[in-house]
Amino acid sequence: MRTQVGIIGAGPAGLLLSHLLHLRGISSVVLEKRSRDYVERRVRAGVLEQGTVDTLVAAGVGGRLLREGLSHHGIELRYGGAGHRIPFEKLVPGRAITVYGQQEVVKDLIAARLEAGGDVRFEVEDVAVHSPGDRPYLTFGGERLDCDVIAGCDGFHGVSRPSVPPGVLRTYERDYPFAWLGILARVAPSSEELIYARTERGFALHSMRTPEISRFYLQVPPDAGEAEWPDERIWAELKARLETVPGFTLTTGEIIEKGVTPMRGFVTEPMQYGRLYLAGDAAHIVPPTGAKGLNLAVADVRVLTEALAAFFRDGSTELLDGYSGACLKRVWRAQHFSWWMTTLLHTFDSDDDYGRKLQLSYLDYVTSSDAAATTLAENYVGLPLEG
Ligand code: FAS
Ligand code: PHB
Repeated sequence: MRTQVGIIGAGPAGLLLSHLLHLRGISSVVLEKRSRDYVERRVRAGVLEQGTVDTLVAAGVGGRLLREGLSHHGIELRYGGAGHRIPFEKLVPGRAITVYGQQEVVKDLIAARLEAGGDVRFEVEDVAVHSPGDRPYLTFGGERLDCDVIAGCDGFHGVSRPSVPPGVLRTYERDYPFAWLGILARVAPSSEELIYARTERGFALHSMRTPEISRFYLQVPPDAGEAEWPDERIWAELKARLETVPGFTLTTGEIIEKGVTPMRGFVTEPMQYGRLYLAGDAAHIVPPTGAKGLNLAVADVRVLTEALAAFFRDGSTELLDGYSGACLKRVWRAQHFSWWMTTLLHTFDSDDDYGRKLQLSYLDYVTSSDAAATTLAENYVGLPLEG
């Protein structure tokens, strides 16, 4: 078999890349190890930047997103017994976020690819990358796929990054001393907008998916297991961390999914080797506090699509050669913003009183100065995309 672009992974990065390449008349094959049902049901990100929404709509896969997505024009920072709204409409006029689950984006992209006759293969076994440096090909389940280019969109635990010879890639990593317990509950949100809560007990986030489904996160120890968090304990802790302002009551309900996500920052440089290009979580991971992971994947794919279109149109490799450089500036901006939001809102060593005072001082500054709040707002809704 042969295709122009062999794509490993049917997450947001791999599926969007396949769709955008199709719109440019470029063939691809997507190889996914999990089942379609698993990929479509996996609960992950929930906040789309303005640029991500614009990209999906322009690519013709944003119809349901525009109908069902929840447009938000602010978030609340809750700490010290008070809530402080960060008003996007005032600080970054015309820019907003859209709450729309990553699994919905994935469903929309899979539907679009299959409707267009795209070659997306699920439950593929033993994908392996071969000779990415010159004549690349993929093997899987006893088959071989010759490609002009391979796109590694297989996430943090994929096979593409490890297929690069040792010593070529440099990685940068920061692990945080806590994790997030993510909770999906069949209960109407108790707040119109997202609430980021800093408390002495730890961080909590009140998000949502639809008017009937709420999404929550709790800061938990790094080795926490779901078994330690029965529903009763989850609701008690969410109430303890969110019911800290007068008049706010958290509505409880049926918990339909829970899972622990480690908190880490990770970047690999460069994001390419020979004819192998890494995009999304295969190249970088951010702590989800800034809601950047999915949005960074989209930004990478936009750059890679333009580079591949130029390459297949006239053989030009200039944009492909500059792929990593074009992505990494935004990647590091998102790394810093995610680190900043994480260190601002989570509790660290209980005996670091000086650090806690710095945190509270910074929160007071961000919630009282438009200049400081604008730095949060413009990064949160997403800085303008290149191109
Ligand atoms: P993905 O990991 O989504 O997709 C990679 C795909 O490759 C997967 O489908 C995987 O099955 C497949 N794959 C892996 N190895 C393979 C192999 N050897 N062969 C074939 N296929 C292979 N981001 C946020 O912004 N907010 C959040 O709240 C948030 N929560 C998260 C919770 C969890 C548990 C995780 C893991 C991530 C979370 N993220 C969050 C980040 C997440 O949304 C990613 O940024 C996003 O999924 C990136 O998309 P992809 O790069 O496509 O990677
Ligand atoms: C989510 O709704 O999943 C979500 C929202 C904001 C974040 C992280 C996750 O910062």
